[in-house]
Amino acid sequence: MSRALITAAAQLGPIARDETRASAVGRMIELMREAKARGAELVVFPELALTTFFPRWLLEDEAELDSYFEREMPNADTKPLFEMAAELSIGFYLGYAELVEADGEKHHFNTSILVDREGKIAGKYRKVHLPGHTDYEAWRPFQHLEKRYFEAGDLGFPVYRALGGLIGMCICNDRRWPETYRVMGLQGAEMILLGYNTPVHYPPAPEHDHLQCFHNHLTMQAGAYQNGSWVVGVAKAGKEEGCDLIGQSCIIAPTGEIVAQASTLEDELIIANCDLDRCKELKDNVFNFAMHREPQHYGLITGTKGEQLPE
Ligand code: ING
Repeated sequence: MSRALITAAAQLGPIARDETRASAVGRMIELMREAKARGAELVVFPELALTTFFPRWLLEDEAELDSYFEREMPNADTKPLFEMAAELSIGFYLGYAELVEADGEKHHFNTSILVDREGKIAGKYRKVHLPGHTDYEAWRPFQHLEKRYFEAGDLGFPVYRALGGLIGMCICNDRRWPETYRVMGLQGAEMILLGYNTPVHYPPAPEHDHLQCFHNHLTMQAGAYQNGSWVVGVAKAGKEEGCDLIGQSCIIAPTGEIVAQASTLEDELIIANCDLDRCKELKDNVFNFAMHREPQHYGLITGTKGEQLPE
């Protein structure tokens, strides 16, 4: 018995600061067409896939900052992507900066959506784990101001019934936190989709720069294996406005094995036949949660934010 979901990861190379959304969407449509031609039913794009990674700069002008956000989805710029998806009958994950106005207040989220094969939004996620810092830090060669520009996500980690399976989403830094995968694993996630923009250089710990690709795969492979889920991780890659971003987009099986991996730092499509029934090999056995977990001993995980050292 197999429940194949042919899935493509559509890695993007750099998006320039002055590149239009139409240009980025055009690149994604090309990748979506290639995905369809190669049999894909789902294509996954990176985090913040419509613009350059703007949290690398201090943007003090509110209008300029808000120009990187989408006030509605779909909108004039992204409608062609939704229409192509419906025409080709292919679902997609898209990361973008979301601006919502509620009770007279503006809210900014680092968001992803899951769109089904009819071009309808089937799910939404807002990035929970925001890395970086809130204020300008002059010592850094580039900023990482996600804590300044975004609010932490307020939707939790939902898992959706879509594309014939149980599909969850997260975004970039979320992939480093085991809680992300486990909350979705406890909802039966069979495939977790995520995009990332990850600089090679991590200013607070430059001694780890050479480990960025290792940590990238380590965290996603562990998350996949420990929850018996497919994981699709998709980079915005390459030298973007002078900042080197890692690539190595990949598709990871529930066993933790990488079954497809990008080998460039540009727009590149990789694809794999993801049998969702293979999740049972883990979920029914070594990670049979109902049989093996002992949550009565896990209280610290939700009971505290920071560590609680022994006396
Ligand atoms: N980027 C990075 C990420 O978590 C980072 C930030 C880089 C954190 C390297 C730690 C080490 O992949 C985003 N956008 O979260």
